[in-house]
Amino acid sequence: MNEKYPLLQQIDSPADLKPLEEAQLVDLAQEIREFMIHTLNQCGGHFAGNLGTVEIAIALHYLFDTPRDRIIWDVGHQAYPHKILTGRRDRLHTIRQTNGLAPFPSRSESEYDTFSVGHSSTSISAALGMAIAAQQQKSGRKIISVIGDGAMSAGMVFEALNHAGAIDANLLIILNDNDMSISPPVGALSNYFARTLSSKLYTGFREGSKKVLQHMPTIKDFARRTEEHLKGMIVPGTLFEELGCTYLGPFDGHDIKGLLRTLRNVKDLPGVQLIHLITAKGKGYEPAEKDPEGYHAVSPGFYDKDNGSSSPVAKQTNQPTYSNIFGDWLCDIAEQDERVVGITPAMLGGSDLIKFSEKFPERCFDVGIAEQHAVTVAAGMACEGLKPIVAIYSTFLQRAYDQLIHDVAIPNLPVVFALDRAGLVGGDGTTHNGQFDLAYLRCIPNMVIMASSDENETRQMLQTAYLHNGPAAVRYPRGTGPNVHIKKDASSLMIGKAELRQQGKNIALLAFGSMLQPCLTLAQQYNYTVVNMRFVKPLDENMITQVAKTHNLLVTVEEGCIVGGAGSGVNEVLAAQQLSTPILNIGIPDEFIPHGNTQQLLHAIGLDTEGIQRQIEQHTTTLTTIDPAFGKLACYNNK
Ligand SMILES: Cc1ncc(C[n+]2csc(CCOP(=O)(O)OP(=O)(O)O)c2C)c(N)n1
Repeated sequence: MNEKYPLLQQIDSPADLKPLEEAQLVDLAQEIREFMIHTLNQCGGHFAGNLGTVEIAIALHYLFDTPRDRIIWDVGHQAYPHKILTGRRDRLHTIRQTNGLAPFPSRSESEYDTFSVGHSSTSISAALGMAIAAQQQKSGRKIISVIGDGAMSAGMVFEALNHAGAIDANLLIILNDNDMSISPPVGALSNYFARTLSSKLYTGFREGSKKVLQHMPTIKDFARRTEEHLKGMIVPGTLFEELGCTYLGPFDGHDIKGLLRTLRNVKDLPGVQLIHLITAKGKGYEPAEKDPEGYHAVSPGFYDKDNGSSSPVAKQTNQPTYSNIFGDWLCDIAEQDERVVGITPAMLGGSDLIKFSEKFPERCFDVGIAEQHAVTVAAGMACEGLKPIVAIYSTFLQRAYDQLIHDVAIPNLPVVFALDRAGLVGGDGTTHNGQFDLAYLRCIPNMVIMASSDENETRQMLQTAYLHNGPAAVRYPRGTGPNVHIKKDASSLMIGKAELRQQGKNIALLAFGSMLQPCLTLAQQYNYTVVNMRFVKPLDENMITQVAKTHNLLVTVEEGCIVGGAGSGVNEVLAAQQLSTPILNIGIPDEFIPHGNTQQLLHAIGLDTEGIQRQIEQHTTTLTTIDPAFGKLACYNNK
């Protein structure tokens, strides 16, 4: 902090905002923007959304009594200005890094983070819960949800509004409408929001006519009905009013003075107040205003001061990511089979459906942030003979669990799930880690589940899933793989067949997906047998039985939770076959893994070569210690 930020350097908590004049808040907003651009150029992170929420964060903390009053940021990728104003300014440069600030609001990080977030569209439900508590406890707290227009597309939002409108709750909802999700927003609701200009006319008309008509009951009644009609035609707020909210807006979300005026007016009103603010994603940084999708998040060094150039992502290698491999495969298969359709819940870029959407616009469905709908709409398509491919992150499929079981697996419909970001994801952290999919999928009958260990295998697995006449999931990690050659005409795999990669002795490593590479490295040094398991369901029982009978210890290794994971499946096979071969399950321990550098995190939880070997050594030592019978297996260390 230095003289570049004369106002911001004085703000260590929202209490420091209160003595400022309203006019100074405009300068403060400018300083916060400059500070974020400068800091994120060092450390990277979510960007454009945060430039759009500066005035909202200032106005809310200026006017409300936080943290006593509760602000809930939906998703939370746009809460950096809030973090800056609530005592975390000087640690912003650590955001998303190991031991640094969390990527999203987190209850364990600050008392100002009233709700832990990362997945979208939870804020109105959470706020309503808090509003009900405030009422029951007579605490008098104000509760405020800040939610984006993209997040508004999720069903949960409407479940919450439906509930809120039916009870006597006091709640303020700030709709931060920047006309963007990560990609341009989709759907009828976003078109609805777009009708903002006409509503200004309408609001003026309504306020004027109300005064004139209030003493003329018959005309008033007629006018009320006319108003309903007019509202239905031109006002974006009608939907919300029908749901029991008082709708106000649209207002300019960057006009601090206007914002404060509006907030003062509604602050103490009873019921559910929804203020519709129009903001610009990327506000104040021209390249981001022009390309808000590209600048949704930036890499360190995105702004090259020396030559004044700006590019949101770091220079990339030519190596394709797993998402790219999926995107290419989808285009190829769609070319061959016109029944193929691609579905994404608002992650068109992240899942790399861009090329597919350009080549086959009528067969590409971005359904908005609506994971449950994405799965069931795929089920409906499959019922009618289409071949739906649902591109979804491991962490977001959690949202659609019942749809997966009830709508896809029970009727055994051929829906392919391309599960991106499986395993640890790095900076996005706890809420986004794909650590549960193997466990939550494995227990569902009819599912075929594959874990990919390299680029070419990803293609083969997608092909296998596509050819399978039932639900099938292919999981692959974030980023790039070991860079193996990709055969364009990849053959499919035999379902349930593992691959013996290396014959060693005494100890067999049964590797799932991304863990194959470290296992192969270890095998060279310690002469382990290595099996590339490929299928988590069905497991290759013959292979498991065979290695169990010929080795002294089986070690399962997966980048997924140990509890209920793929290794548990191997345990079940051994138990069912009454085989007593000792087994060690290595994977993600039974805890939530924080944000940080992926390699450092994998190291910390023992999922790199060093950690896997350490766990094997610890385990074999334990075995020899607790049961002298294992003494005869002292050759464990293979030396
Ligand atoms: C359940 C869920 N699905 C998808 C995402 C990924 N995601 C993060 S931010 C975002 C866009 C949100 O748009 P909006 O609420 O309008 O916020 P903006 O980025 O425009 O400020 C998406 C799709 C998520 N966080 N949670």
